[in-house]
Amino acid sequence: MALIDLSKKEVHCKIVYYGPGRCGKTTNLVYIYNAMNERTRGKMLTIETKGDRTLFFDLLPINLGKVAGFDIRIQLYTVPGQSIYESTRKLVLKGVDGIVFVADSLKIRQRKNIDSLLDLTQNLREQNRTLSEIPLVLQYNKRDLVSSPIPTLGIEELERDLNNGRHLAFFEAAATKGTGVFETLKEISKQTVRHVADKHLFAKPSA
Ligand SMILES: Nc1nc2c(ncn2[C@@H]2O[C@H](COP(=O)(O)OP(=O)(O)O)[C@@H](O)[C@H]2O)c(=O)[nH]1
Ligand SMILES: [Mg+2]
Repeated sequence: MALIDLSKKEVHCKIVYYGPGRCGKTTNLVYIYNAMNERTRGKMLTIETKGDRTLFFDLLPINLGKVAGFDIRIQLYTVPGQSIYESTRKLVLKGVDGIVFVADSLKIRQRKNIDSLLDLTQNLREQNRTLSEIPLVLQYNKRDLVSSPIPTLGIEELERDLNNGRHLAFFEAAATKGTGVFETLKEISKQTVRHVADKHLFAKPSA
């Protein structure tokens, strides 16, 4: 859950980039890290092994400035997608305030996208939480491959299988080039900060 430090007037929110292995979660964070100046970003922690696969998680703290007199600090996390890292995903999800679900546009990955969304739902349920109560945005990544010979999914297929009529905000992205990366981050940050503020800062005492 978001940590509110009243003495320092700071709010810390946790945003997790979730999705199947190799969909582009680490690429999002690396792009954000490289594009931000040193005053607004913290140290990026990333532990990678075996080429570019995330073994544990990536962590990138960023500072979003002030809202209602409070300094807004956001920690971006990724999860390892491979099925054997189930327990790490559960750990990273603890206390999450907002989620970006990154989907892979490659046709052969659609099953993995759907399974990962189910896995997210299940892992939250074990923490007595549901997706509908947490700010969530979708990112359809690797759209640059649509114009390549590799079979890719259309937006309507991704929408049908992942958004599923929920009308969640979605962004088309090509994270390697940075397309859609900040649009996604901006939307999830806005929704998360608003949600945390409504819940913790401006909450009316219950009668
Ligand atoms: N063509 C293309 N490749 C991408 C894109 N985003 C990520 N990749 C590549 O997909 C692979 C996996 O990316 P990574 O960020 O490590 O995935 P993660 O497992 O979700 O953290 C890497 O080789 C990336 O360069 C994209 O938008 N387009
Ligand atoms: Mg990764």
